[in-house]
Amino acid sequence: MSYTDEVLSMLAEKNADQPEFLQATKEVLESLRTVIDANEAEYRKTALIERIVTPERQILFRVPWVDDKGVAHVNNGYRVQFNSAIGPYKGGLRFHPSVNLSIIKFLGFEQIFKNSLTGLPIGGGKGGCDFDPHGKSDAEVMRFCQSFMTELYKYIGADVDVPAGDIGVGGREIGYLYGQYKRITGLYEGVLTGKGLTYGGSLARTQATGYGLLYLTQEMLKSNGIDLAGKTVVVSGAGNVAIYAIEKAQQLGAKPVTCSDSTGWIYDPEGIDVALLKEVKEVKRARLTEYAAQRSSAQYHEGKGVFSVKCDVALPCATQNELTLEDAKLLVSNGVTAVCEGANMPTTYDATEYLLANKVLFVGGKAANAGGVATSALEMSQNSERLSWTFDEVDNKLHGIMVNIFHNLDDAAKEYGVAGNYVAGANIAGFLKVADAMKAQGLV
Ligand code: NDP
Ligand code: 2IT
Repeated sequence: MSYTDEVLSMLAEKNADQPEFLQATKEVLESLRTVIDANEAEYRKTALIERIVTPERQILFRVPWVDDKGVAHVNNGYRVQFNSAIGPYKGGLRFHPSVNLSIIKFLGFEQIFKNSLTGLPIGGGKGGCDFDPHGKSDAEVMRFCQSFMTELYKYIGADVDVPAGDIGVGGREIGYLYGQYKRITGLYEGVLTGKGLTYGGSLARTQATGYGLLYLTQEMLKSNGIDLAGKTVVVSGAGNVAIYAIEKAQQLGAKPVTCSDSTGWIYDPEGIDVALLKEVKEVKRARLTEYAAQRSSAQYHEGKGVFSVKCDVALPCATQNELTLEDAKLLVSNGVTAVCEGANMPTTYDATEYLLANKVLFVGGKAANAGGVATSALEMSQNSERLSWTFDEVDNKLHGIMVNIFHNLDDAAKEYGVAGNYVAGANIAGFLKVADAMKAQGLV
């Protein structure tokens, strides 16, 4: 049996109850086969592949909190410190009722390669909780965040592990988490990113994931002789990533016509009104029905459906496994040119294979959404030097990083005989740097 197959079967046996983690590891290891085969003796000798699929540390903890009526609740908290070969653990915190160890491990595993692709010194980690912020008061969210940090603070630090936001964790939650960390430790340090601008946050971090997605998409299309301007774009999600993807798509001359939330979706043939979308989602924290109520050109539909809209470019920006094989078939039959993932693993395994087989230009989340964490690393740099850079300085750096990521993965795909397969190119380019650092640091 090949080394790759041995590790895949070990993973399947040990993690039978973790489908998302198995999906993420399979996707990466399948695309690394040629690299692993070429280095088999060396990698086997140091158990390199077993080590890279095994978290360095997993922290599971109880999060008790009291709601506004005085009723006590308990949630499950997680922090998976996956790999610190190239820098301190770095990755977001997700608050969503679906959170479990499989989801946090898949996200932490992907973060290793994503963070490597940014070219910045950050290792991979992820955390979160099965807490649902929807419908909670500010005071409840604050008490929850304080309880979460009262346990998590023991394991993180500016040079140890630097969490940030993800689904359900935005500026409000980062503020409460930071306040509690500072109160307990007495340290004013860059232990979290995505902070507010008055207490160490970076300009452009809020926009970074969505903007970065569009910078990479534009560069990828350009290298295939296609202009993003004038293209119709479908976007899923209506959160941090989706909003700023829509904003930047418009700034670059494209026309985003959809967005979605956990209950329904909008088709707005005139193009999404970003100011209204921000008002509904960032300020009021309301449903998309509110958007439709205020915009006559918008059609609201219950359930899922953005990928049934005819488009040139599809940007899934909500959550894992939202773009299914059925969606991929609809996209292809409607003539889609490119799919770039703003979310983490939004495309199912079979849908990815279908898109690749049908010659759709496809860039996975590890590369396409790396702008968020890259800008988090820029926030860490600013915190270290006790300085703040201007919006344009950060945005220009982000643009350069995304352009570089595309060319690195494109070059890696060509070098390893899979030209045009950007999924494999990204996995290979991300892996090689981490593998080299792990090799240099011995069996740890
Ligand atoms: P948000 O919480 O800001 O937004 C998530 C959006 O997706 C919301 O509009 C939410 O609906 C919608 N949604 C629909 N279905 C689901 C579901 N089943 N589970 C969760 N959300 C759902 O999160 P982000 O925009 O930050 O994250 C979106 C994706 O991007 C995630 O995959 C995340 O891991 C990834 N990502 C985020 C980065 C960041 O910097 N924030 C960086 C890189 C990747 P509703 O409004 O009803 O809650
Ligand atoms: O998935 C991701 O890359 C994020 N949620 C952002 C992580 C970060 O540390 O900024």
